[in-house]
Amino acid sequence: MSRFTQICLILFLHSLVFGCKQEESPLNIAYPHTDLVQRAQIVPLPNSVQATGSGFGLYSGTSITFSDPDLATLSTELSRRIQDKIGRTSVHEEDRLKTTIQLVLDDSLSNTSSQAYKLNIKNDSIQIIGQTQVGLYYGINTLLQLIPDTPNDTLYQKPLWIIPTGEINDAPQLAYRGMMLDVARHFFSVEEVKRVIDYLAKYKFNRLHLHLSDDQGWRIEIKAYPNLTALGAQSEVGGGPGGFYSQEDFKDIVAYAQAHYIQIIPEIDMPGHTNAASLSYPFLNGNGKKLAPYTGMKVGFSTFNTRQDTVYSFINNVVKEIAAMSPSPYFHIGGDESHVTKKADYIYFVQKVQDIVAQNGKQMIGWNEIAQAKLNATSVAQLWSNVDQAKQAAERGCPIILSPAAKCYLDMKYDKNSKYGLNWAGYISLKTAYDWSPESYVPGLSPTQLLGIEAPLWSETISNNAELDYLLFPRLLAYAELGWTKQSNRNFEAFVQRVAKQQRFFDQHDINYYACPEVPWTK
Ligand code: TNX
Repeated sequence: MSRFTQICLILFLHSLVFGCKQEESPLNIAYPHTDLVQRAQIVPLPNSVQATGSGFGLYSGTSITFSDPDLATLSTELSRRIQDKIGRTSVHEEDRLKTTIQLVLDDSLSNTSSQAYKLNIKNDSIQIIGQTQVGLYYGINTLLQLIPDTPNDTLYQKPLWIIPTGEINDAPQLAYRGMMLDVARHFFSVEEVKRVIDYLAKYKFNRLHLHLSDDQGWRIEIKAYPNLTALGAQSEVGGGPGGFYSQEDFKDIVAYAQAHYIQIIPEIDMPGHTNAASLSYPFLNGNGKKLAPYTGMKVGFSTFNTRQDTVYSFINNVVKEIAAMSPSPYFHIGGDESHVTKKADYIYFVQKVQDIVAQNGKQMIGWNEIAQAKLNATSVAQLWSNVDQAKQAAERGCPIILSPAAKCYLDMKYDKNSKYGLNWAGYISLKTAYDWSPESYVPGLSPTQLLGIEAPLWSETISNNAELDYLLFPRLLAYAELGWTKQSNRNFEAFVQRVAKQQRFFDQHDINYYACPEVPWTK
Protein backbone atom coordinates (compact mmCIF):
# COMPACT_ATOMS: atom_id res chain seq x y z
CA MET A 1 0.00 0.00 0.00
CA SER A 2 1.69 3.16 -1.15
CA ARG A 3 -0.18 6.19 0.09
CA PHE A 4 -2.48 5.38 2.94
CA THR A 5 -4.66 8.42 3.16
CA GLN A 6 -6.09 8.14 6.58
CA ILE A 7 -9.72 8.91 6.30
CA CYS A 8 -11.83 7.56 9.07
CA LEU A 9 -15.50 7.01 8.80
CA ILE A 10 -16.81 6.46 12.27
CA LEU A 11 -19.57 3.92 11.90
CA PHE A 12 -22.30 5.64 13.78
CA LEU A 13 -21.24 9.22 13.93
CA HIS A 14 -21.30 9.51 10.14
CA SER A 15 -18.46 11.96 10.19
CA LEU A 16 -15.47 12.02 7.93
CA VAL A 17 -12.33 12.78 9.87
CA PHE A 18 -9.20 13.32 7.83
CA GLY A 19 -5.80 12.40 9.19
CA CYS A 20 -7.07 10.92 12.42
CA LYS A 21 -4.30 9.42 14.51
CA GLN A 22 -4.01 5.63 14.59
CA GLU A 23 -3.20 4.55 18.11
CA GLU A 24 -2.24 1.15 19.36
CA SER A 25 -5.50 -0.32 20.52
CA PRO A 26 -5.72 -0.95 24.26
CA LEU A 27 -7.18 -4.37 23.83
CA ASN A 28 -7.21 -6.17 27.09
CA ILE A 29 -9.87 -8.49 25.91
CA ALA A 30 -9.63 -12.21 26.38
CA TYR A 31 -11.37 -13.38 23.25
CA PRO A 32 -12.76 -16.90 23.30
CA HIS A 33 -11.23 -19.39 20.89
CA THR A 34 -12.65 -18.95 17.40
CA ASP A 35 -12.48 -20.81 14.11
CA LEU A 36 -12.56 -18.71 10.96
CA VAL A 37 -12.63 -21.82 8.78
CA GLN A 38 -15.94 -22.84 10.35
CA ARG A 39 -17.40 -19.34 10.24
CA ALA A 40 -16.45 -18.96 6.58
CA GLN A 41 -18.74 -21.87 5.63
CA ILE A 42 -20.60 -19.57 3.26
CA VAL A 43 -21.78 -19.71 -0.36
CA PRO A 44 -19.84 -19.46 -2.60
CA LEU A 45 -17.06 -21.07 -0.58
CA PRO A 46 -13.95 -18.85 -0.39
CA ASN A 47 -10.89 -20.45 -1.91
CA SER A 48 -8.42 -20.20 0.94
CA VAL A 49 -9.12 -19.62 4.64
CA GLN A 50 -6.60 -19.72 7.50
CA ALA A 51 -7.74 -19.39 11.10
CA THR A 52 -5.62 -17.84 13.86
CA GLY A 53 -8.07 -18.57 16.66
CA SER A 54 -8.67 -15.18 18.26
CA GLY A 55 -11.28 -12.46 17.74
CA PHE A 56 -11.98 -9.02 16.35
CA GLY A 57 -14.59 -7.09 18.28
CA LEU A 58 -17.00 -5.35 15.93
CA TYR A 59 -19.17 -2.88 17.77
CA SER A 60 -20.89 0.44 17.49
CA GLY A 61 -17.62 2.34 17.80
CA THR A 62 -15.65 0.47 15.12
CA SER A 63 -14.36 2.92 12.56
CA ILE A 64 -13.96 2.40 8.83
CA THR A 65 -10.98 3.84 7.02
CA PHE A 66 -10.21 3.84 3.32
CA SER A 67 -7.05 4.24 1.29
CA ASP A 68 -8.42 6.28 -1.58
CA PRO A 69 -11.12 8.95 -1.80
CA ASP A 70 -12.79 6.91 -4.56
CA LEU A 71 -13.73 4.35 -1.93
CA ALA A 72 -16.06 6.70 -0.04
CA THR A 73 -19.19 5.13 -1.56
CA LEU A 74 -18.12 1.58 -0.73
CA SER A 75 -17.20 2.69 2.77
CA THR A 76 -20.59 4.30 3.35
CA GLU A 77 -22.28 1.18 2.08
CA LEU A 78 -20.24 -1.03 4.38
CA SER A 79 -21.14 1.21 7.29
CA ARG A 80 -24.83 1.07 6.41
CA ARG A 81 -24.85 -2.68 6.01
CA ILE A 82 -23.05 -3.21 9.31
CA GLN A 83 -25.59 -0.97 11.00
CA ASP A 84 -28.39 -3.02 9.45
CA LYS A 85 -26.87 -6.05 11.11
CA ILE A 86 -25.80 -4.81 14.52
CA GLY A 87 -28.00 -1.79 15.04
CA ARG A 88 -26.94 1.67 15.94
CA THR A 89 -25.97 3.27 19.22
CA SER A 90 -23.99 6.37 19.98
CA VAL A 91 -20.42 6.03 21.17
CA HIS A 92 -18.51 8.38 23.44
CA GLU A 93 -14.87 9.13 22.89
CA GLU A 94 -13.90 7.47 26.18
CA ASP A 95 -15.58 4.13 25.47
CA ARG A 96 -13.93 3.80 22.16
CA LEU A 97 -12.14 0.53 21.72
CA LYS A 98 -9.92 1.22 18.76
CA THR A 99 -11.08 -1.37 16.25
CA THR A 100 -10.99 -0.44 12.61
CA ILE A 101 -12.01 -1.90 9.29
CA GLN A 102 -9.71 -0.70 6.55
CA LEU A 103 -10.61 -0.71 2.87
CA VAL A 104 -7.40 -0.85 0.90
CA LEU A 105 -6.84 -0.73 -2.85
CA ASP A 106 -3.61 -2.49 -3.65
CA ASP A 107 -2.75 -3.43 -7.20
CA SER A 108 0.12 -5.60 -6.06
CA LEU A 109 -2.27 -8.14 -4.53
CA SER A 110 -0.76 -11.38 -5.73
CA ASN A 111 -3.61 -12.69 -7.80
CA THR A 112 -4.23 -12.50 -11.49
CA SER A 113 -7.97 -11.76 -11.18
CA SER A 114 -9.04 -8.15 -10.88
CA GLN A 115 -11.94 -9.49 -8.80
CA ALA A 116 -9.65 -10.98 -6.13
CA TYR A 117 -9.71 -9.86 -2.52
CA LYS A 118 -8.00 -10.60 0.74
CA LEU A 119 -9.35 -10.31 4.28
CA ASN A 120 -6.78 -9.96 7.00
CA ILE A 121 -8.51 -10.19 10.36
CA LYS A 122 -6.57 -9.32 13.52
CA ASN A 123 -7.59 -8.35 17.09
CA ASP A 124 -7.78 -4.65 16.39
CA SER A 125 -8.16 -4.37 12.62
CA ILE A 126 -9.67 -5.97 9.58
CA GLN A 127 -8.05 -5.13 6.31
CA ILE A 128 -10.12 -5.74 3.20
CA ILE A 129 -7.70 -5.57 0.30
CA GLY A 130 -8.68 -5.56 -3.36
CA GLN A 131 -6.87 -4.77 -6.58
CA THR A 132 -10.05 -3.01 -7.69
CA GLN A 133 -13.30 -1.83 -6.18
CA VAL A 134 -14.97 -5.02 -7.42
CA GLY A 135 -12.58 -7.09 -5.33
CA LEU A 136 -13.30 -4.90 -2.31
CA TYR A 137 -17.03 -5.31 -2.93
CA TYR A 138 -16.66 -9.10 -2.76
CA GLY A 139 -14.47 -8.80 0.33
CA ILE A 140 -17.14 -6.69 2.03
CA ASN A 141 -19.76 -9.22 1.04
CA THR A 142 -17.72 -12.03 2.66
CA LEU A 143 -17.01 -9.98 5.78
CA LEU A 144 -20.71 -9.25 6.31
CA GLN A 145 -21.36 -12.98 6.32
CA LEU A 146 -18.75 -13.52 9.04
CA ILE A 147 -20.61 -11.30 11.52
CA PRO A 148 -22.43 -13.51 14.03
CA ASP A 149 -26.16 -13.08 14.56
CA THR A 150 -25.77 -12.38 18.26
CA PRO A 151 -23.17 -10.32 20.11
CA ASN A 152 -21.11 -11.16 23.17
CA ASP A 153 -22.27 -9.06 26.11
CA THR A 154 -19.67 -9.97 28.71
CA LEU A 155 -16.25 -9.09 27.26
CA TYR A 156 -16.61 -5.33 27.06
CA GLN A 157 -18.90 -2.54 28.24
CA LYS A 158 -20.69 -2.63 24.90
CA PRO A 159 -21.91 -5.68 22.97
CA LEU A 160 -19.18 -7.05 20.70
CA TRP A 161 -19.90 -9.05 17.54
CA ILE A 162 -16.86 -11.29 17.45
CA ILE A 163 -15.37 -12.05 14.07
CA PRO A 164 -12.82 -14.88 14.09
CA THR A 165 -9.28 -13.82 13.23
CA GLY A 166 -7.30 -15.20 10.31
CA GLU A 167 -6.85 -14.65 6.63
CA ILE A 168 -9.02 -15.24 3.56
CA ASN A 169 -7.56 -15.14 0.06
CA ASP A 170 -10.23 -15.39 -2.55
CA ALA A 171 -10.88 -14.92 -6.25
CA PRO A 172 -13.43 -16.26 -8.71
CA GLN A 173 -12.73 -19.17 -11.05
CA LEU A 174 -14.73 -17.78 -13.93
CA ALA A 175 -14.92 -14.19 -15.15
CA TYR A 176 -18.58 -14.39 -16.19
CA ARG A 177 -20.99 -15.62 -13.52
CA GLY A 178 -24.48 -15.08 -14.75
CA MET A 179 -28.15 -15.74 -14.55
CA MET A 180 -30.76 -15.09 -17.23
CA LEU A 181 -34.28 -13.94 -16.55
CA ASP A 182 -36.95 -14.36 -19.22
CA VAL A 183 -39.18 -11.29 -18.87
CA ALA A 184 -40.88 -12.03 -22.21
CA ARG A 185 -42.97 -15.15 -21.50
CA HIS A 186 -44.17 -13.47 -18.31
CA PHE A 187 -43.27 -9.90 -17.55
CA PHE A 188 -41.44 -9.08 -14.30
CA SER A 189 -41.55 -5.52 -12.95
CA VAL A 190 -38.53 -3.31 -12.23
CA GLU A 191 -38.94 -4.04 -8.51
CA GLU A 192 -39.02 -7.79 -9.15
CA VAL A 193 -35.86 -7.56 -11.24
CA LYS A 194 -34.11 -5.51 -8.53
CA ARG A 195 -34.95 -8.18 -6.00
CA VAL A 196 -33.24 -10.76 -8.21
CA ILE A 197 -30.22 -8.43 -8.50
CA ASP A 198 -29.97 -8.26 -4.69
CA TYR A 199 -29.70 -12.03 -4.53
CA LEU A 200 -27.24 -12.27 -7.39
CA ALA A 201 -25.00 -9.75 -5.64
CA LYS A 202 -25.14 -11.65 -2.37
CA TYR A 203 -23.89 -14.79 -4.08
CA LYS A 204 -21.18 -12.95 -6.05
CA PHE A 205 -22.71 -13.19 -9.52
CA ASN A 206 -21.70 -10.42 -11.90
CA ARG A 207 -24.01 -10.74 -14.93
CA LEU A 208 -27.77 -10.62 -15.40
CA HIS A 209 -28.92 -11.41 -18.92
CA LEU A 210 -32.43 -10.12 -19.64
CA HIS A 211 -34.38 -11.95 -22.35
CA LEU A 212 -36.30 -8.89 -23.52
CA SER A 213 -38.28 -10.21 -26.46
CA ASP A 214 -39.95 -13.39 -27.59
CA ASP A 215 -43.05 -14.56 -29.45
CA GLN A 216 -45.25 -13.72 -26.48
CA GLY A 217 -44.06 -10.17 -25.86
CA TRP A 218 -41.65 -7.33 -26.57
CA ARG A 219 -40.52 -5.77 -23.29
CA ILE A 220 -38.44 -2.67 -23.94
CA GLU A 221 -39.41 0.75 -25.22
CA ILE A 222 -37.80 1.66 -28.55
CA LYS A 223 -38.48 5.30 -29.38
CA ALA A 224 -38.22 4.76 -33.15
CA TYR A 225 -40.82 1.95 -33.08
CA PRO A 226 -43.65 2.75 -30.65
CA ASN A 227 -45.81 -0.17 -31.80
CA LEU A 228 -43.34 -2.62 -30.27
CA THR A 229 -44.65 -1.65 -26.88
CA ALA A 230 -48.10 -0.31 -27.86
CA LEU A 231 -48.95 -3.62 -29.54
CA GLY A 232 -46.14 -6.11 -28.96
CA ALA A 233 -45.90 -5.80 -25.18
CA GLN A 234 -49.54 -6.38 -24.30
CA SER A 235 -49.48 -10.17 -24.14
CA GLU A 236 -47.81 -13.00 -22.26
CA VAL A 237 -48.14 -16.74 -21.73
CA GLY A 238 -51.60 -17.62 -20.44
CA GLY A 239 -53.23 -14.37 -21.59
CA GLY A 240 -52.03 -12.00 -18.84
CA PRO A 241 -51.50 -8.28 -19.42
CA GLY A 242 -47.77 -8.38 -20.28
CA GLY A 243 -45.86 -5.14 -19.82
CA PHE A 244 -42.59 -3.47 -20.76
CA TYR A 245 -39.73 -1.35 -19.43
CA SER A 246 -39.68 2.28 -20.49
CA GLN A 247 -36.17 3.46 -21.36
CA GLU A 248 -36.09 5.18 -17.96
CA ASP A 249 -37.00 1.87 -16.30
CA PHE A 250 -34.27 0.08 -18.19
CA LYS A 251 -31.67 2.69 -17.21
CA ASP A 252 -32.87 2.38 -13.63
CA ILE A 253 -32.31 -1.41 -13.72
CA VAL A 254 -28.87 -0.95 -15.30
CA ALA A 255 -27.84 1.60 -12.66
CA TYR A 256 -29.14 -0.54 -9.80
CA ALA A 257 -27.25 -3.53 -11.18
CA GLN A 258 -24.11 -1.46 -11.61
CA ALA A 259 -24.24 -0.37 -7.98
CA HIS A 260 -24.19 -4.10 -7.18
CA TYR A 261 -21.28 -4.73 -9.58
CA ILE A 262 -23.58 -6.59 -11.97
CA GLN A 263 -23.68 -6.01 -15.69
CA ILE A 264 -27.03 -6.22 -17.47
CA ILE A 265 -26.81 -8.05 -20.79
CA PRO A 266 -29.77 -7.19 -23.03
CA GLU A 267 -31.12 -9.81 -25.45
CA ILE A 268 -33.36 -9.25 -28.42
CA ASP A 269 -34.05 -12.75 -29.71
CA MET A 270 -34.05 -13.10 -33.51
CA PRO A 271 -34.64 -14.13 -36.30
CA GLY A 272 -36.96 -16.67 -34.58
CA HIS A 273 -38.96 -15.94 -31.42
CA THR A 274 -40.20 -12.77 -33.10
CA ASN A 275 -43.99 -13.04 -33.28
CA ALA A 276 -44.49 -9.99 -31.01
CA ALA A 277 -42.10 -7.84 -33.10
CA SER A 278 -43.67 -8.84 -36.42
CA LEU A 279 -47.15 -8.32 -35.03
CA SER A 280 -46.13 -4.73 -34.21
CA TYR A 281 -44.40 -4.16 -37.59
CA PRO A 282 -45.63 -6.70 -40.17
CA PHE A 283 -42.85 -5.84 -42.67
CA LEU A 284 -40.53 -7.82 -40.37
CA ASN A 285 -42.45 -11.04 -40.80
CA GLY A 286 -40.84 -13.80 -42.82
CA ASN A 287 -43.10 -16.78 -42.19
CA GLY A 288 -45.94 -15.68 -44.50
CA LYS A 289 -48.64 -16.42 -41.92
CA LYS A 290 -51.26 -14.09 -40.52
CA LEU A 291 -50.15 -12.73 -37.17
CA ALA A 292 -52.02 -12.73 -33.87
CA PRO A 293 -50.80 -12.20 -30.28
CA TYR A 294 -49.33 -15.43 -28.99
CA THR A 295 -50.02 -16.65 -25.46
CA GLY A 296 -48.97 -20.29 -25.79
CA MET A 297 -45.66 -22.01 -25.04
CA LYS A 298 -44.57 -23.46 -28.38
CA VAL A 299 -41.32 -22.33 -29.95
CA GLY A 300 -39.87 -22.18 -33.44
CA PHE A 301 -42.79 -20.94 -35.59
CA SER A 302 -41.79 -17.31 -36.22
CA THR A 303 -39.01 -15.71 -38.24
CA PHE A 304 -37.95 -12.33 -39.53
CA ASN A 305 -37.70 -11.86 -43.26
CA THR A 306 -33.95 -12.22 -43.53
CA ARG A 307 -33.65 -11.03 -47.15
CA GLN A 308 -35.28 -7.66 -46.64
CA ASP A 309 -33.06 -4.57 -46.15
CA THR A 310 -35.68 -2.76 -44.08
CA VAL A 311 -35.42 -5.56 -41.51
CA TYR A 312 -31.74 -4.76 -41.02
CA SER A 313 -32.36 -1.02 -40.64
CA PHE A 314 -34.99 -1.91 -38.03
CA ILE A 315 -32.45 -4.10 -36.20
CA ASN A 316 -29.80 -1.40 -36.42
CA ASN A 317 -32.13 1.18 -34.86
CA VAL A 318 -33.15 -1.19 -32.08
CA VAL A 319 -29.55 -2.18 -31.31
CA LYS A 320 -28.52 1.49 -31.38
CA GLU A 321 -31.14 2.58 -28.84
CA ILE A 322 -30.44 -0.31 -26.48
CA ALA A 323 -26.65 -0.06 -26.85
CA ALA A 324 -26.82 3.62 -25.92
CA MET A 325 -28.40 2.72 -22.55
CA SER A 326 -26.26 -0.28 -21.89
CA PRO A 327 -22.71 -0.12 -20.49
CA SER A 328 -22.17 -3.84 -21.10
CA PRO A 329 -19.76 -4.58 -23.96
CA TYR A 330 -22.17 -7.32 -25.06
CA PHE A 331 -25.42 -7.40 -27.02
CA HIS A 332 -27.22 -10.75 -27.10
CA ILE A 333 -29.02 -11.56 -30.36
CA GLY A 334 -30.62 -14.85 -29.29
CA GLY A 335 -30.48 -16.82 -32.53
CA ASP A 336 -31.98 -20.03 -31.06
CA GLU A 337 -34.65 -22.34 -32.44
CA SER A 338 -35.19 -20.57 -35.75
CA HIS A 339 -36.93 -23.63 -37.11
CA VAL A 340 -38.78 -21.89 -39.95
CA THR A 341 -35.77 -19.90 -41.20
CA LYS A 342 -33.89 -21.66 -44.04
CA LYS A 343 -30.34 -22.53 -43.02
CA ALA A 344 -28.73 -20.27 -45.64
CA ASP A 345 -31.00 -17.40 -44.61
CA TYR A 346 -30.17 -17.97 -40.98
CA ILE A 347 -26.43 -17.86 -41.63
CA TYR A 348 -26.80 -14.73 -43.77
CA PHE A 349 -28.86 -13.12 -40.98
CA VAL A 350 -26.42 -13.89 -38.15
CA GLN A 351 -23.49 -12.50 -40.14
CA LYS A 352 -25.39 -9.30 -40.99
CA VAL A 353 -26.48 -8.81 -37.40
CA GLN A 354 -22.97 -9.55 -36.13
CA ASP A 355 -21.80 -6.55 -38.20
CA ILE A 356 -24.65 -4.36 -36.96
CA VAL A 357 -23.81 -5.18 -33.35
CA ALA A 358 -20.12 -4.39 -33.98
CA GLN A 359 -21.01 -1.09 -35.70
CA ASN A 360 -22.85 -0.15 -32.54
CA GLY A 361 -19.74 -0.79 -30.49
CA LYS A 362 -20.77 -4.12 -28.95
CA GLN A 363 -19.72 -7.75 -29.09
CA MET A 364 -22.38 -10.23 -30.12
CA ILE A 365 -23.49 -13.08 -27.90
CA GLY A 366 -25.82 -15.72 -29.33
CA TRP A 367 -27.15 -19.16 -28.41
CA ASN A 368 -25.06 -22.03 -29.77
CA GLU A 369 -26.88 -22.16 -33.14
CA ILE A 370 -24.99 -19.02 -34.22
CA ALA A 371 -21.89 -21.19 -34.64
CA GLN A 372 -23.29 -22.22 -38.04
CA ALA A 373 -22.35 -18.73 -39.27
CA LYS A 374 -18.88 -17.31 -39.80
CA LEU A 375 -18.29 -15.86 -36.37
CA ASN A 376 -15.70 -13.26 -35.51
CA ALA A 377 -13.43 -14.25 -32.64
CA THR A 378 -14.94 -11.43 -30.58
CA SER A 379 -18.42 -12.97 -30.72
CA VAL A 380 -19.47 -15.23 -27.88
CA ALA A 381 -21.40 -18.50 -28.19
CA GLN A 382 -23.66 -19.60 -25.36
CA LEU A 383 -23.96 -23.36 -25.18
CA TRP A 384 -27.45 -24.55 -24.27
CA SER A 385 -28.10 -27.59 -26.46
CA ASN A 386 -25.21 -28.53 -28.70
CA VAL A 387 -21.63 -29.18 -27.61
CA ASP A 388 -20.41 -29.55 -31.20
CA GLN A 389 -21.63 -26.08 -32.10
CA ALA A 390 -19.85 -24.68 -29.05
CA LYS A 391 -16.66 -26.44 -30.18
CA GLN A 392 -17.08 -25.02 -33.67
CA ALA A 393 -17.35 -21.50 -32.24
CA ALA A 394 -14.35 -22.14 -30.00
CA GLU A 395 -12.33 -23.19 -33.05
CA ARG A 396 -12.99 -19.74 -34.48
CA GLY A 397 -11.54 -18.31 -31.28
CA CYS A 398 -14.87 -17.34 -29.69
CA PRO A 399 -15.26 -17.37 -25.91
CA ILE A 400 -17.92 -19.76 -24.61
CA ILE A 401 -20.58 -19.33 -21.95
CA LEU A 402 -21.92 -22.57 -20.54
CA SER A 403 -25.65 -22.98 -19.99
CA PRO A 404 -26.25 -26.64 -20.85
CA ALA A 405 -29.99 -27.18 -20.41
CA ALA A 406 -29.71 -30.50 -18.57
CA LYS A 407 -27.46 -28.91 -15.93
CA CYS A 408 -28.17 -25.19 -15.84
CA TYR A 409 -31.82 -24.59 -16.67
CA LEU A 410 -33.47 -23.05 -13.66
CA ASP A 411 -36.86 -23.60 -15.29
CA MET A 412 -36.52 -27.39 -15.19
CA LYS A 413 -38.45 -29.10 -12.40
CA TYR A 414 -36.42 -30.40 -9.46
CA ASP A 415 -38.28 -33.71 -9.51
CA LYS A 416 -41.63 -35.11 -10.51
CA ASN A 417 -43.39 -33.37 -7.62
CA SER A 418 -42.21 -29.84 -8.52
CA LYS A 419 -45.04 -27.34 -8.66
CA TYR A 420 -43.56 -25.21 -11.44
CA GLY A 421 -41.20 -25.73 -14.30
CA LEU A 422 -40.81 -27.87 -17.40
CA ASN A 423 -38.96 -31.14 -17.82
CA TRP A 424 -37.97 -31.43 -21.47
CA ALA A 425 -34.26 -31.42 -20.47
CA GLY A 426 -34.92 -33.71 -17.50
CA TYR A 427 -35.28 -32.99 -13.80
CA ILE A 428 -32.57 -30.86 -12.22
CA SER A 429 -32.18 -31.70 -8.55
CA LEU A 430 -29.77 -29.64 -6.44
CA LYS A 431 -27.23 -32.44 -6.87
CA THR A 432 -27.59 -32.42 -10.68
CA ALA A 433 -27.21 -28.64 -10.65
CA TYR A 434 -24.03 -28.77 -8.55
CA ASP A 435 -22.25 -31.99 -9.30
CA TRP A 436 -20.55 -31.42 -12.66
CA SER A 437 -17.54 -29.55 -13.94
CA PRO A 438 -17.85 -26.53 -16.19
CA GLU A 439 -14.08 -26.86 -16.54
CA SER A 440 -14.37 -30.12 -18.50
CA TYR A 441 -17.88 -29.93 -19.97
CA VAL A 442 -16.67 -29.13 -23.49
CA PRO A 443 -13.87 -31.58 -24.23
CA GLY A 444 -10.72 -29.82 -25.37
CA LEU A 445 -11.94 -26.29 -24.59
CA SER A 446 -9.02 -24.26 -23.35
CA PRO A 447 -9.60 -22.64 -19.94
CA THR A 448 -8.93 -19.22 -21.46
CA GLN A 449 -11.90 -19.66 -23.82
CA LEU A 450 -14.30 -20.62 -21.05
CA LEU A 451 -15.75 -17.21 -20.32
CA GLY A 452 -18.14 -18.45 -17.70
CA ILE A 453 -21.41 -20.00 -16.71
CA GLU A 454 -24.99 -18.75 -16.82
CA ALA A 455 -28.17 -20.26 -15.42
CA PRO A 456 -31.25 -19.28 -17.46
CA LEU A 457 -34.67 -18.94 -15.86
CA TRP A 458 -37.29 -19.19 -18.60
CA SER A 459 -40.65 -17.99 -17.41
CA GLU A 460 -43.33 -19.98 -19.21
CA THR A 461 -44.55 -21.49 -15.91
CA ILE A 462 -43.85 -18.66 -13.45
CA SER A 463 -45.29 -15.16 -13.12
CA ASN A 464 -44.53 -13.81 -9.63
CA ASN A 465 -41.84 -13.67 -6.94
CA ALA A 466 -42.98 -16.76 -5.05
CA GLU A 467 -42.94 -18.92 -8.18
CA LEU A 468 -39.65 -17.44 -9.32
CA ASP A 469 -38.08 -18.08 -5.89
CA TYR A 470 -39.22 -21.68 -5.96
CA LEU A 471 -37.26 -22.44 -9.12
CA LEU A 472 -34.33 -20.20 -8.15
CA PHE A 473 -33.62 -21.30 -4.58
CA PRO A 474 -31.61 -23.16 -3.62
CA ARG A 475 -30.30 -24.03 -7.12
CA LEU A 476 -28.98 -20.52 -7.70
CA LEU A 477 -26.42 -21.23 -4.96
CA ALA A 478 -25.09 -24.23 -6.89
CA TYR A 479 -24.37 -22.05 -9.93
CA ALA A 480 -22.82 -19.37 -7.73
CA GLU A 481 -20.35 -21.89 -6.45
CA LEU A 482 -19.62 -23.47 -9.85
CA GLY A 483 -18.69 -20.02 -11.11
CA TRP A 484 -16.72 -18.87 -8.09
CA THR A 485 -15.11 -21.74 -6.21
CA LYS A 486 -12.27 -23.75 -7.66
CA GLN A 487 -13.03 -27.31 -8.56
CA SER A 488 -10.75 -28.88 -5.95
CA ASN A 489 -12.72 -27.07 -3.21
CA ARG A 490 -16.14 -28.14 -4.44
CA ASN A 491 -17.88 -31.05 -2.80
CA PHE A 492 -21.61 -31.70 -2.81
CA GLU A 493 -21.87 -33.13 0.72
CA ALA A 494 -20.09 -30.08 2.16
CA PHE A 495 -22.07 -27.73 -0.09
CA VAL A 496 -25.47 -28.89 1.21
CA GLN A 497 -24.31 -28.22 4.79
CA ARG A 498 -23.54 -24.65 3.76
CA VAL A 499 -26.85 -24.32 1.91
CA ALA A 500 -28.63 -25.30 5.15
CA LYS A 501 -26.96 -22.34 6.87
CA GLN A 502 -28.64 -20.03 4.35
CA GLN A 503 -32.09 -21.01 5.56
CA ARG A 504 -32.17 -18.15 8.05
CA PHE A 505 -31.43 -15.68 5.24
CA PHE A 506 -34.16 -17.24 3.08
CA ASP A 507 -36.66 -16.97 5.92
CA GLN A 508 -35.70 -13.41 6.83
CA HIS A 509 -36.24 -12.34 3.23
CA ASP A 510 -39.42 -14.31 2.65
CA ILE A 511 -37.75 -16.37 -0.03
CA ASN A 512 -40.05 -19.16 -1.14
CA TYR A 513 -37.30 -21.77 -1.58
CA TYR A 514 -37.88 -25.41 -2.38
CA ALA A 515 -36.92 -27.45 0.69
CA CYS A 516 -35.23 -30.11 -1.44
CA PRO A 517 -34.45 -33.41 0.27
CA GLU A 518 -30.65 -33.28 -0.17
CA VAL A 519 -30.22 -30.36 2.26
CA PRO A 520 -30.15 -30.92 6.05
CA TRP A 521 -32.48 -27.98 6.75
CA THR A 522 -32.43 -27.00 10.38
CA LYS A 523 -36.20 -26.76 10.75
C1 TNX B 1 -35.57 -23.49 -24.94
S1 TNX B 1 -32.91 -22.36 -24.50
C2 TNX B 1 -35.51 -22.17 -25.32
C3 TNX B 1 -36.49 -21.23 -24.76
C4 TNX B 1 -37.50 -21.90 -23.88
C5 TNX B 1 -36.81 -22.92 -23.03
C6 TNX B 1 -37.72 -23.58 -22.05
C7 TNX B 1 -33.25 -21.59 -25.66
C8 TNX B 1 -32.14 -20.90 -26.23
N1 TNX B 1 -34.52 -21.63 -26.09
O1 TNX B 1 -37.12 -20.53 -25.80
O2 TNX B 1 -38.11 -20.93 -23.08
O3 TNX B 1 -36.25 -23.90 -23.86
O4 TNX B 1 -37.00 -24.41 -21.20
